[in-house]
Amino acid sequence: MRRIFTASDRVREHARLESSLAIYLPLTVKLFVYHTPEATPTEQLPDCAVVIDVLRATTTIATAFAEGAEAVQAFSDLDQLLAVSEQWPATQRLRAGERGGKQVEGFELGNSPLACTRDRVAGKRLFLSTTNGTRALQRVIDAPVVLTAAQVNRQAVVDYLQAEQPETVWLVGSGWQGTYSLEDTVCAGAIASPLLEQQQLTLGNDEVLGAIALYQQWQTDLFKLFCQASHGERLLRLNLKDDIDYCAQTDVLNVLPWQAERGVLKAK
Ligand code: 3SL
Repeated sequence: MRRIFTASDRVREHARLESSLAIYLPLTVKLFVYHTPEATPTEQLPDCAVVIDVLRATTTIATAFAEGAEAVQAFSDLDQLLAVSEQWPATQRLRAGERGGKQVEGFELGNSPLACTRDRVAGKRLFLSTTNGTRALQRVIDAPVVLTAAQVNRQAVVDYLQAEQPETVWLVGSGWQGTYSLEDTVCAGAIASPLLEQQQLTLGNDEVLGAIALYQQWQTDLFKLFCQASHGERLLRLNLKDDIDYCAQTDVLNVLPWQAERGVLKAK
């Protein structure tokens, strides 16, 4: 049987090697960036998967937790969402659904982070389905640790990776229906960049350097980048400029959404 090495096992092993060989070996995270769920390998899993959908699912998830939501339960299929949410007390649930950028008819919420106000979401479970973000979550649902990241809670994710040092980490962008999304990759770069600077990173694939370069180029004007991105343009056509503006903020929410049970995210 394959032995699972925890972070503390690795720290102990590191200390043992350091004293026996009298050398300094920095602990590093082996990091991979996958631009879309479709590009994400299916035959193996990392120690930690971080799902990114900056416009807008993972920004909405971080905001819901910052405003006191009890949990976010994610579904790729709307019928399944309706069936499962039906079992939950009506006063403690909110159905949040988006397709093509628009709110699903009959649902209380769409996928706007700005709609996740405290008075609406505190104490409630959000049953959420979106075009791409919840599909990306589905892709890595069996990883031992699953987190969600957006620009708004980027630092909380970096802090977790630096403290826990998972051996392999995948940053999984949600993209748009199988194609690459600039905003997810720039956020992957924003997470990878401090790890590289502090020599805590081993490159798993070339996409990591591409993501870091994109972030370094655009970090001071993410709003402009998001407005030029194809999904940003789609949201602008739907008059959702304020949503883009909100999603372009960096490190404003200190929340770490993680998968507490299969398909159910809670705040750590
Ligand atoms: O694709 C998704 O998961 C959504 O985040 C898209 S939207 O921003 O709600 O249109």
